[in-house]
Amino acid sequence: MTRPEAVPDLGARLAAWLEAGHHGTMGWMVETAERRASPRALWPEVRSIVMLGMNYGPDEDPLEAVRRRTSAAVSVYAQGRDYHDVIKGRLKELAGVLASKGGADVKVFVDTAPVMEKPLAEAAGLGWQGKHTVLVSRTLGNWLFLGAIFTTAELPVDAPERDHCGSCRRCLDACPTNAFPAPYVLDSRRCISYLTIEHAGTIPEDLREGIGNRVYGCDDCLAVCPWNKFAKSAREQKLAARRDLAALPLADLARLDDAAFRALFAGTPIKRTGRDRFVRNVLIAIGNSGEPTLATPARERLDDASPLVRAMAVWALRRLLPPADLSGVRAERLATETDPDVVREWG
Ligand code: B12
Ligand code: SF4
Ligand code: SF4
Repeated sequence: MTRPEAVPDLGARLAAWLEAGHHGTMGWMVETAERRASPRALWPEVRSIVMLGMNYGPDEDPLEAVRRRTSAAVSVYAQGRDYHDVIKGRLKELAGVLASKGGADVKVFVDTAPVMEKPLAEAAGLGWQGKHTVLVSRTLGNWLFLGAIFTTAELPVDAPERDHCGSCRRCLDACPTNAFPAPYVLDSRRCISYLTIEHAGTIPEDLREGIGNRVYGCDDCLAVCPWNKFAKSAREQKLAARRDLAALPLADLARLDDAAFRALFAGTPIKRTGRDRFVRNVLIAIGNSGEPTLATPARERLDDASPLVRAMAVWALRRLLPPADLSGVRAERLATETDPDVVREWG
């Protein structure tokens, strides 16, 4: 538990991050900055904040999935039921108890509200923001979702947690796309989680190779944290992973149409990106697979209605086809292709 004013430099830290452009195309971070910087700006009556963490520890090392190059690596948090729904349910139960006992007003927030959950959780003693910027707990490692209950009640506060990273820098060195300009600072524009989930357009070419087979989010910096030795496999049944999402063949994913995409990912966070963006990611993974037979599903996507998908199909083929085969396909396609981005990908 903590107070709304417990982190006085919250606004300055957020402003510096936004000023540097580290939010990329997440314009909503700028639009909501004033409220995000101060819990009181979000709700003037708030007097105490209860921060909660929910364990989602995996039972398999997520780095194993990254090594299977012909199937997709989906980040741990996205393999289960959408955590927003699960946590919100739990927070509402707890907030109900709080409200009925003390008669105070309560509001619950998870992820999408303009609340800086990590620094507030640190102030409430739940853990500390590691050098990868995610909250690490001494008892659960870094596999935990955060949520907040704001209340008008004056509750007792906990002591803030202190930094236990020491000289370790494993997370910084593990990042495949060098997304940390400095310890404790993440540049979203280079982060695979941002690129594969939040970013709508074409992914810059110099970052595509580093994405490997990660089609939705990334766990590399989390997976290497030594504090995970205290992590437990998630107990919350509803978050239990859907086993079938752990190693989906890239060839099948490239063939998903809109309806099949929605049916496969119903109830999971993956549905958020929409089919085109997801297939864009799958084609990047195909381009990184080194598997010549995957040129077939990539080639089928040259006729896709989405230029974003066609563009990445071109990139995948440039990586997989021998030069002689590629120049034949290129000549044939350039005769009819009109989208400037797709034409640019042909080079
Ligand atoms: C925007 C966002 C993203 C963005 C930006 C990530 C980021 N680091 O901010 C992107 C899309 C990249 C992202 C990715 C992921 N996210 Co996210 N994301 C958020 C969101 C919505 C807002 C975070 C925010 O306010 N960022 C703004 C910047 C300013 O914050 P910051 O990086 O923490 O910056 C601090 C440091 O730079 C620090 N600082 C700066 N200089 C210095 C110097 C020193 C010395 C020190 C000590 C500190 C320091 O000050 C800043 C403010 O505290 C939160 C939910 C929420 N409402 O809080 C979830 C959240 C942070 N994400 C979460 C998760 C799980 C992920 C992923 C693991 C998902 C995945 N597997 O792909 C990755 C992890 C990537 C990573 N290493 O951070 C969880 C993290 C849970 C936890 N244990 O902390 C959250 C809390 C959602 C939730 N409710 O559970 N995410
Ligand atoms: S989530 Fe992946 S890409 Fe993003 S900072 Fe961590 S290791 Fe780097
Ligand atoms: S890997 Fe090391 S530096 Fe990174 S958060 Fe964990 S303890 Fe801190």
